[in-house]
Amino acid sequence: HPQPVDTLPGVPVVDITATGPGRTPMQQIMELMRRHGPVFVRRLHGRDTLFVSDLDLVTELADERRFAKHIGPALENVRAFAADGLFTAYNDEPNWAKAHDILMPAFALGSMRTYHPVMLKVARRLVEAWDRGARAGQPVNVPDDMTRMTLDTIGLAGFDYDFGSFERDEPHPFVESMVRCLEWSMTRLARVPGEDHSAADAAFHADADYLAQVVDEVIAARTGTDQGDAQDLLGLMLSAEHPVDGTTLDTANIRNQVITFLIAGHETTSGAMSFALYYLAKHPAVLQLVQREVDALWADTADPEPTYDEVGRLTYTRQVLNEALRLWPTAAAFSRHALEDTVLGGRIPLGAGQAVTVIAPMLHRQPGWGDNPELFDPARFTPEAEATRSVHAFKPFGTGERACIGRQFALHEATMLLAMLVHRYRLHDHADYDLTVKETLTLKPDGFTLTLTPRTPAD
Ligand code: MNH
Repeated sequence: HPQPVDTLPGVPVVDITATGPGRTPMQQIMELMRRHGPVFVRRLHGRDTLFVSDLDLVTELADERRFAKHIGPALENVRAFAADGLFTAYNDEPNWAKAHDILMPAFALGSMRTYHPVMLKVARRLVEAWDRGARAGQPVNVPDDMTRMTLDTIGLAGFDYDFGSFERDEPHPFVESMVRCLEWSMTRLARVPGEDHSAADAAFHADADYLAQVVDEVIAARTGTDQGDAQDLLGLMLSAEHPVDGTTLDTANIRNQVITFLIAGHETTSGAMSFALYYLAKHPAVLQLVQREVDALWADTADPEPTYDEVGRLTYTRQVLNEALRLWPTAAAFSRHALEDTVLGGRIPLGAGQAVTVIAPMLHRQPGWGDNPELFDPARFTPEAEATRSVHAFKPFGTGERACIGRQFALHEATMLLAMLVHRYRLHDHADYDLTVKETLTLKPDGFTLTLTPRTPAD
């Protein structure tokens, strides 16, 4: 339930009812923060939301003794199709802790070794597609292909299910339905009270039903085979017993988890790789440093076979990804609520349950990041630079026990793919692309294309 925020001392209230949040609500919030400062209340049709990006306040909000994850209106809408899946479960919903405990081992750093061969197999599908584009002199659509790659990866690594996205000209229908569900979740926030949205809602329910149907197929493909206890995500969900109470996840919850992982496991990672490639195409000096790093590993071959350990050594490539996630954290906001009545920053009184939304892209542009926070500079993520900075200054994966469970998965997948691409191709910004960020709850560079030519040893 949205709670009115009493007018807070020193906190500006900005009423956007006249214009609404538009198609790019996150970029509107960023603009308002640039104008009004790192703490403000946005009022829409009388509903107030408190947004913050100030480091000291975010540091307090990360204190798990005082605050916890909040399922705000956006995630309430996502609950209409992901229900009590990990991402949208309430903190005290028993299935959250149960699924978290069962699935955590599958996301520990060491488990990435298990997923590595599948990630490599799908990365090669993308390379084959890009080789065809390069030979034909045709531009490749970067975010579309990154989405093909991440969907196939989470499908195969998580559930041994092949979406075959590179054999399709259009995105897999699952992706199209999912994107429409996310868009519905976002645009529903902008509704003017009293308007009729029954057509949009009916279309949403059709899409949500389709997602559930695909997921039931994914599950059916597994149950009744001797693969039921395979140690991928679905295998764990079907068979693993909770370490304490010995029960397994129920069928409805497994469906919600599979939907959750298919969505959370690919949208954000594909955006992150797309932004990283965008910055590499625009920053030749940085690109050269990444090339130097990958060439040092794979100098003697055009077709490297990246190993799990090699991906761990791609530290500069990883810095590039972090810097892309700093400027455009692809899941840009997360919300916290007060566990008890409290005062935030010594000046903002919050009642128990009252919510605050952290705007990561603006947290990532606060003064602590130096004089030119808009500048793309991976040197911000050297170990030395990181040691001098608060851990709360960079939060692309959220915070606390509800932080992203898939972080290592995403970073391993993305680092390996970026390294392979930079090793193999010259990237041509043939369209002199101007960054336009598309919002579907997550962020992506819209319509970003590159042309490619193979690198020769001299490059
Ligand atoms: Mn992910 C939670 C960002 C990749 C699965 N993820 C979160 C949160 C952020 C986030 C932020 C916390 C949201 C909140 O507090 O409300 N996630 C990302 C980003 C990437 C990403 C920026 C890629 C880059 N996430 C992945 C991948 C997977 C995944 C890959 C799965 C394979 N994420 C999750 C799940 C949660 C989550 C599941 C919810 C965890 C929980 O609450 O227990």
